[in-house]
Amino acid sequence: MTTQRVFSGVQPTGNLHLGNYLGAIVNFVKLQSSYECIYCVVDLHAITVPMSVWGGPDELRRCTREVTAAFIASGIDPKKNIIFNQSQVAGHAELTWVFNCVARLGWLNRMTQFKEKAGKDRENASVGLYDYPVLMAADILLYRATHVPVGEDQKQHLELARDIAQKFNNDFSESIAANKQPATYFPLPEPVITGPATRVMSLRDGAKKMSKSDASDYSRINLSDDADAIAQKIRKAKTDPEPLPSEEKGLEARPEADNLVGIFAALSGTPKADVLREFGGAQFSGFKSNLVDLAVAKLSPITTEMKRLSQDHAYVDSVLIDGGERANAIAEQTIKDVKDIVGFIRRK
Ligand code: AQP
Repeated sequence: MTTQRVFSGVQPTGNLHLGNYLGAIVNFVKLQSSYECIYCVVDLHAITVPMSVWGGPDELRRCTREVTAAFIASGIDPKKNIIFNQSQVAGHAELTWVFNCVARLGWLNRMTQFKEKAGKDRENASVGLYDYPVLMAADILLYRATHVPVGEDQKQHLELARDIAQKFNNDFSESIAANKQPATYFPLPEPVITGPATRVMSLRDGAKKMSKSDASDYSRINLSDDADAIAQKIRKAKTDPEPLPSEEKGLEARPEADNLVGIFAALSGTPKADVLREFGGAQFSGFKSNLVDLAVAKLSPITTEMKRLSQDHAYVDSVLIDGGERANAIAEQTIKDVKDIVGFIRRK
């Protein structure tokens, strides 16, 4: 039987925001009680965009520590789980190469995130950005992970990871059997996309995802924001002139209202229907005051601890190095198996 294992990652590209927290990190925390969990700061992914975007070496180190601090401050136990930065484990890059030769160009050409991120200047995008989903498949499958908690935006990449696992298992089925490995050597990883905030939208535009790279800082609540900044951003958040509905179907075609209700529900741990039962008929001004109080109460202890830990380089680096060693022990076994399955001669 395959071990039930969770893997997920967050890019160290600055401005860690409420979408990353509610869409991913909250679920990372929940899953640690039932699974063996590996949480990765995916620094190899971070450098797929131009250096002007990821900020250069000092900024990469700062953000890597900040994301690690955010994991720990949010409640992920670094002793029970593995927390590490991706570049420490060579297997990510090695397995990516093998998967590059399994994945098909047609599959990658369908990836919407590449199209969005490359924009009109496609010819000038890095090869790494194009290959990003293959690296992501390698991240997950290097640990033969079975469950991957992510936000809604990563669903297509997860499907690609499943396609790559399936094709590898099929292409090498005879060699997998000859090596006495299970026919599904790579499990088909399940996306875990749960909760009322799997896609948190921009506070300025309910049609756009809350995102690190949005030019407007008012579009997102950063995990580094203090109480005043959180309050200001929520008060300025775009809404419509109608009062809140009392049922979920009343949120249809009201994306900004839907988003704020979803954020309230996720932060309070209650379903959207309950939030609307309480606030149905209320004006946004009153609802927003309650949302400010809730967001500050929930996020302030995390941001304070995240800032404190981010400064403690010795501690954060020791977590990453310890996690890297433990991750590498699992990864090395997969790389040995894959080399035998593919037919690469290796030192025994
Ligand atoms: N708006 C969001 N709502 C819910 N989940 C989200 N995630 C990201 N944005 C939202 C989830 O957060 C995890 C880590 O994301 P990431 O740092 O790896 O990269 P990203 O998705 O590229 O983040 P951004 O903010 O959207 O960055 P840019 O602006 O560069 O595109 C993932 O599980 C993701 O689903």
